[in-house]
Amino acid sequence: MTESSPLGFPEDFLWGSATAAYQIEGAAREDGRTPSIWDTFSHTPGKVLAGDTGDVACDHYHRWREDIDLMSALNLKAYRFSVSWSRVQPTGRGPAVQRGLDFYRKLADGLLERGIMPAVTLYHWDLPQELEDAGGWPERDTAKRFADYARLVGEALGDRVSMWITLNEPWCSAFLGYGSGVHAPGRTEPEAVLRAAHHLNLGHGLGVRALREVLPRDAQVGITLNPAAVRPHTQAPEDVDAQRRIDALQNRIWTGPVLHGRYPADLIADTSRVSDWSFLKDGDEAAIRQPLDFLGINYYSPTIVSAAEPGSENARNDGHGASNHSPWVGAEDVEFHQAPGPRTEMGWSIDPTGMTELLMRFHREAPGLPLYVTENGAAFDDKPDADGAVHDPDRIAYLHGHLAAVHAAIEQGADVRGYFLWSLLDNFEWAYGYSKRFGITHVDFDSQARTPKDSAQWYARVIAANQLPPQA
Ligand code: PNW
Repeated sequence: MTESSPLGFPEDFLWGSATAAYQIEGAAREDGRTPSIWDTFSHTPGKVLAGDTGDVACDHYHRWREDIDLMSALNLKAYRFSVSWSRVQPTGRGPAVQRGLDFYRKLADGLLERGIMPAVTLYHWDLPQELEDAGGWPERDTAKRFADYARLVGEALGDRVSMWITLNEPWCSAFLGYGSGVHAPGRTEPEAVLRAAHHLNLGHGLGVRALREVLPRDAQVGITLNPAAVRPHTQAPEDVDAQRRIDALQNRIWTGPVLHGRYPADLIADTSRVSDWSFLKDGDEAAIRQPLDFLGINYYSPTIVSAAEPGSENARNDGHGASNHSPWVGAEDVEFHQAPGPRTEMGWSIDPTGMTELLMRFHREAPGLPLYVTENGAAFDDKPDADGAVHDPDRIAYLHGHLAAVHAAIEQGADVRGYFLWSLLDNFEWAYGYSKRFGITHVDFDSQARTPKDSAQWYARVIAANQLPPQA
């Protein structure tokens, strides 16, 4: 293949874009919605940059029709959104709020009318505050509550939604939420991290079981992980061992039980100082390993690690936000490095080879399991010019490189069925608030005006052609 030939994608390749409820919806107190841990966290001074909150965000709760128009103009074949748990089940228990469910029913119907397939994420980090008050993910009961919630949403939307994702990036929920505390609920309790991780895994397993009971037979059910493409800084044995340890803590802690029904022995040994794993009960690993229809992978940047002294400056600077607490329980001495070369506005180095590497890894590790890229994209400092246009050549180059990397994995035999670009809109970027713009659509957060960036026009052309042009 030469530089000058376009890269064609498989005929039914699912071109999509993705968002999450707390990042775009706003309407935080409407129609019976109660606070989630992200409402509480963002309203706690000092937790989110500039004191930003998701109270209004992109006001998508009121502007969803206009947003579907944007998607339609993009030629999107699929749209991945998440359901706000506390909008549809305010206390995290008991009956559903119909007004909350109606919002997602209308959204799904609006998408279907435009020929856009809805893909639902059940949990994109917004635990109802009441469940956190009862202990949150470190409590086993939360896994059961999640399964009940999954059943309730499955019953309400199963007739119109065919693609289901239980959890988004459980690593972030457990390690950033309960370890480093840079995400809600902002707890910094090393022992709680692994308990939370296990109950997220268990929630996934019980949730899949519940969904299977209520969804039509042909529904597709999976999970979205943010696996790290981990590389050692040098080939020194201690750096290679750091790679193994981070691979266990970010990747195999999920894929072990979810795909193979077993936690890795080295993970349990590495973390024995922080936890005795007594939360792991007989039968849990079997409950977590449920047959899946796909695996969702979010990829942004590779991870480069070396061994260092515990608590060293670099060991806390892992690209996940500033904290005096390492999220890396049992591997607090690992240092994180950014590769030389270009970075995005997040400070994350740009390296599409990690995308191909991860897709090939899961292709080998889970033969026959379809893969989706459920997130990929980049934050850049985009500003509208005098005419209101937003030129974002850096984002186009990023997307081009990463789509070429997806294409390379397909060429090498990986069964990659689709790609969801993060994100449709500039939105509430968690601890960074509105300071980081990931959208292919610019949002003016004063006027709520939406302006498709150059990257949006570019993506629309890629989708229409079902191929990537030779150059960005
Ligand atoms: C993912 N990290 O989050 C999420 O699924 C999105 O909601 C988010 O907006 C997007 O990626 C961009 O950040 C991440 O610290 C948040 O490595 C933090 C990290 C990774 C992913």
